[in-house]
Amino acid sequence: MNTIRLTAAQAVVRYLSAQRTASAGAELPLFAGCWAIFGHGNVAGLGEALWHARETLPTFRAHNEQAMAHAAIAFAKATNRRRMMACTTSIGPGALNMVTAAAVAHVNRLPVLLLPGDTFAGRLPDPVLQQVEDFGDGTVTANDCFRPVSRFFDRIARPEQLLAALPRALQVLTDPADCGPVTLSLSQDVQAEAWDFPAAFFAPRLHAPRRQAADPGELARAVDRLRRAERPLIVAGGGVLYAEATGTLAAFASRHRVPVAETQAGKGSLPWDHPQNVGAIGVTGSAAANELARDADLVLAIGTRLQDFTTGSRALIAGGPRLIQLNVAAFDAGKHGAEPLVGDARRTLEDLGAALADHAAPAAWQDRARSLAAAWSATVDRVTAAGNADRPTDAQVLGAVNRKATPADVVVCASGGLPGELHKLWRAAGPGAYHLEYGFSCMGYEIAGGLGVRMARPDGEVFVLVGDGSYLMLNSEIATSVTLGRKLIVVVLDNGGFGCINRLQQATGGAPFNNLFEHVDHRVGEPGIDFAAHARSLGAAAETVTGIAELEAALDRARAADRTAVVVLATDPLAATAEGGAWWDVAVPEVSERAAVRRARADYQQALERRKESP
Ligand SMILES: Cc1ncc(C[n+]2csc(CCOP(=O)(O)OP(=O)(O)O)c2C)c(N)n1
Ligand SMILES: [Mg+2]
Repeated sequence: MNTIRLTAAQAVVRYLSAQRTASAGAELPLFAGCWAIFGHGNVAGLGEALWHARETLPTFRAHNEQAMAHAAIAFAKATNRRRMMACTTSIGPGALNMVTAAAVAHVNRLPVLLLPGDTFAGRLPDPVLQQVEDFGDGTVTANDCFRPVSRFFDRIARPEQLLAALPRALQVLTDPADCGPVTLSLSQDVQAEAWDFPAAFFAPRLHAPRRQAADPGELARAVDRLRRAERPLIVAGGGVLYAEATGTLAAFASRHRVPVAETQAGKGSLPWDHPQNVGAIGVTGSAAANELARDADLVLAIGTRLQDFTTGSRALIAGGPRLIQLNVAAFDAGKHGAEPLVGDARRTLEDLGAALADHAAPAAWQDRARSLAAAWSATVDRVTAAGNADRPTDAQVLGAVNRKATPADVVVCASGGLPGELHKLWRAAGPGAYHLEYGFSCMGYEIAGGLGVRMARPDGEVFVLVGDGSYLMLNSEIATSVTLGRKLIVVVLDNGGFGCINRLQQATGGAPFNNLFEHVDHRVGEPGIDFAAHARSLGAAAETVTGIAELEAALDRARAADRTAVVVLATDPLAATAEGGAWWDVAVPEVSERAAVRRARADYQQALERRKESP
């Protein structure tokens, strides 16, 4: 057999370099690169291997392991999971910094290959620096923390294990249903150990998306239900984008006269002004979509996990016989007692369409959807209009950014009050223009995620909208964006702290406490943070502005800037768009000495009762 002698680390790198993907007609490397922060446990092994592979698998240096994995995850999302990145860390703290990001990828069903360094498989020098030492189990290391947040986890304790582990990793990373983070925990001595690998193991391999057709019985039942439905509604989730089914969805919805509502991950499936688009659904939904959801006699949910923000905690979309779930993952398709329809979104929509032929839902239902959508559009115009307040609302800020955005631009966000406002109000030009991480809603995703989006989409601007709280939690990749010449436009909405949690606290009867700076006990003074000076210190162009008119002018300067530009403005911490929306289940204390909590509890109990009667 033709073999090649490589260390385990060299074999990993060579194997990853050989994986290919077809994207937009071109064949490209499946792995666009490897993010790395070196330390002991990866610098000598994987670090050496990556250095040799700089041309085929570029290495990017970041400042924080969680952030670099966020960038990798965002990159995969922005390519509709057709391309991905790897991330390597040292052992111990470096590795564990990446666990939260693993969960982000796990929840959002996004591929990322995590390669944390691990302690010595041979254990001769134990305990090594940064080894946690389990008292009762010699096989446990810090990296076991990745198990519950990995779709596939393996610890590489002998080089030849890679012959099984790497193909399995690729199967998971490229499988539309299983897709998620893969962790290969690389014992540091093994990274440096050589073995005679079969040369054929490293042959180039092209990964094409699998388009699974639905089971004929499930398809026939769905067709029958759709034919009988008088008030059908489609809920488009992220799976529509990942399956590249947006064009098919547009044609299907128009031909069969089905209105389309969008989840956070599915927003942009149809352009905002497509005649069938009724906007966002759920807790942060448009009044149009939510009214239609309440009245629909059939909901066809496509490529969505149907989390509580989408179902209105099951009070808006309760499930049961009214619900068909088209999903490539059986795990999702059977949720909420739905009629499952397991299959690729594009292929199955095509098959549904062929079977439905000229069938269309009653015109009156479509007319109603269109007039509700038009009314909602007028609401959006009103709440996002400029205004001249010194502390504008989030809605006014996003309105200004939206008006300045071209169809080639992307908006990126994840946490705080902004995702709800964006979901309700942002007018997405089409697929890919709206990038929200709202599966884990992880503070600290925005800037690093924006960088990943930028690496996937070299054209157009990437607008990162971020709250002051999330900015302070994880901003270090501003410096990376400058170093790599990957420009972002970051808008920091400084409302003096954790605005949305402060509002939630009071909505559940709580006293304003420990969220906004003004409500923090034991503080000596206001923090007086100069975000623009901070961003400048990281290499960005930055300025602070007051109000929407100044913001608009600053956005023009930011677009003209040749590097990452940060615009900071003070915003109103109390205002949130009241229009639209639906109830969200947040448990309120059953007993309390506070009258406001007791009142909130009474309201909560009524809402729980109403949920029992929901359709
Ligand atoms: C890592 C992480 N920690 C905590 C939370 C809970 N959380 C959600 S939003 C939020 C406050 C965010 O503050 P900011 O970014 O300023 O946005 P604002 O709420 O003011 O709009 C917190 C603490 C979270 N989503 N992620
Ligand atoms: Mg804030």
